[in-house]
Amino acid sequence: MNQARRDFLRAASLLSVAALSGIPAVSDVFSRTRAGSIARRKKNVLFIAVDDLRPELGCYGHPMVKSPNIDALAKSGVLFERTYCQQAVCGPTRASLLTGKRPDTTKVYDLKTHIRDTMPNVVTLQQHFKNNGYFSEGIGKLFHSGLEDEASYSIPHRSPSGGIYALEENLKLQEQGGKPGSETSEEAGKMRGPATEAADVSDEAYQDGKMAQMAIESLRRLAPKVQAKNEKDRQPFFLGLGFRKPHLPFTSPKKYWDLYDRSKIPLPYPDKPKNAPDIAFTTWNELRKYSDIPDVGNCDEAKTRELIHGYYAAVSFTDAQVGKVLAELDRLDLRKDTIVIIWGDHGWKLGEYSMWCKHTNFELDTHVPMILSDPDGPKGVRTRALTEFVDIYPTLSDLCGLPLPEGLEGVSMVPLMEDPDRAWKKAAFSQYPRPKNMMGYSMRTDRYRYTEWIDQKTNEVKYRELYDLENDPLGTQNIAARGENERLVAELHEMMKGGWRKARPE
Ligand SMILES: [Ca+2]
Repeated sequence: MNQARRDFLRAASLLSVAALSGIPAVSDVFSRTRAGSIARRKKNVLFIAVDDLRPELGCYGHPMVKSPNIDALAKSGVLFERTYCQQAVCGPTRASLLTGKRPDTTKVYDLKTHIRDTMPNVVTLQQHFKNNGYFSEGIGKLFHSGLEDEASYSIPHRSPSGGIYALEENLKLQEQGGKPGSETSEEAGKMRGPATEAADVSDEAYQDGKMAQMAIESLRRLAPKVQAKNEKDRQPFFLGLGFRKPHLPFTSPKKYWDLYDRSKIPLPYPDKPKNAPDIAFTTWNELRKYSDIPDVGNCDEAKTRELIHGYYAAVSFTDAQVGKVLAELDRLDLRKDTIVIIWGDHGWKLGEYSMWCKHTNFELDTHVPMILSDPDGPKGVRTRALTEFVDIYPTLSDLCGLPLPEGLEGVSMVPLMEDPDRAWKKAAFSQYPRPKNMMGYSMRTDRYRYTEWIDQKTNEVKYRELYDLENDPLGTQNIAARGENERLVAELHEMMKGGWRKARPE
C-alpha cells in the first residue's frame, strides 16, 4: 500500500471523530491536502531551532527518547525523515539555512564570520518576512551566538542570560574558566565545568526554561495584533525561538534525567568506519574542554552512558519547553493561523565510532530532524524524500504567499507536503572544510553517502568515501576503493560535479 493510500485510510478513520468534534470534515482535509492546494496566506510563523538535536525523537522511531510534545507536533504536520544540513556545525548551518544559500555562497564556514561580513545586502529569512509586513522577533540562538543580525528583526534580538549550570560548584568552575590541572592561560580560557549536570531545580533555573517563558510572554503580546478586529490593525508575526539544549553541557533538571534508566542505554557502535581517511574524523575537542572528560583517548563505559543519558535528558527538557510554547499558542487560539517548524541545526555523534560531537560529513552529523506543521496542510504525514535546510526559506515563503527573492539555493517543499511520495531531489549536499585548503564535499543519494575531499588549490580529489547506507546504515565501511564500485564511484563523481542544481526535482 502506498503512502497516499495509507494517509487516506488514516484520514478516513478519523471521519467519525470529525463529525462529533466539529473539526473540518475529512473529505475537506483530503481534498485540500491531496489536490495540491495548501492554502497560501499570511500565516504566522513560529520558527523553532534546537541546538545539536539528532533526528532521534519518539516520532523518528527512537526506542528510548521521550519527546511527547515534538511527537504531537509531528502528528499535526509533516515529518521529514531525511533532511540534511549543509555544514555540520552551528554557525555555518544557521547562516546557510537563514539565508537560503549554501556555504560556498555564504562563505560562512566557521564560528566567527558574520553573514554581513560576506554578504552585506543579503535578505535573511526573518528579514524577508519583516519586509513583507510581518512583525519579526528573535529569541535565543537563531544565528550563531554573537553573530545575530539586527536587520532581521522588528525589535532587538533577546536571549536570557546565565543558566548554563545551576549547581554552585559547577557555576564556580565555569567562572574560573578552568579545567582542573590546566596550566596555560590559553587552555584555561577554553576550559569549563563538567559535561553534564542533573540539578533538582525548576526548568527556569536553566536557559531553555527562561527562553520558553520569554516566548510565552511574546506570544501574549503578539496575539492581539494578529487577532485585531480591523484589518488595517492586523499584523502576522514571525517568531524565531532558538533553544540551546541538547547542546553541551548536558545540563537539565533532575526530573528529565529520571525519565531514563541509565543501565538500559545501549552502548554505541565503537569502531571507526573501515578504510575511511583520517581527514574525515575529528578529535572532538569540543567535548574534551569539559572538566570531567579525558584530554586524550575515549570516554570509559560509565562516562559514555552518563553522556548519552545526559543528552537524552536534555532532549526531553527542551521538548518540555517546546510543549509549553505550543500550549500557549493553543491557549491563545493562534494555532489555526500559525505555521510551526522545528529543526535541529545538525546531527551529533553520541559515542558512535568512539567519537563525539559534530564537525564531519558523516551521515550521523549531517542528518537532521525537521517537522513542519501548517494549519492548512496535511497532518501526521511523513516523507522519505531527500530535503535540505536551504529548502526552508523558499518553503515558508511559499506557504505564506510571499514572493521568492532571487538567489535562493533550495526549493519550496510545498509540492512534497502535498504529495509526500512524489519524486523529489536526487541528492542532498553538505560540506566541511579542513585545514590546508581542504574541503570535503558530501552527497546523500537515496542509497549512498559519497564524499570527496578536495585540495582547493589544485582541485585534486585527495580522498573519497562511499557508504552503502541501505546495507550498512551506520556507515561502518568506506567502500569507495573497492574494484567492483569503480563505475558507481565514477557515476557519483559526475553527479557531484552537477551539484545541487542538477539534483533538483523535475
Ligand atoms: Ca549546533
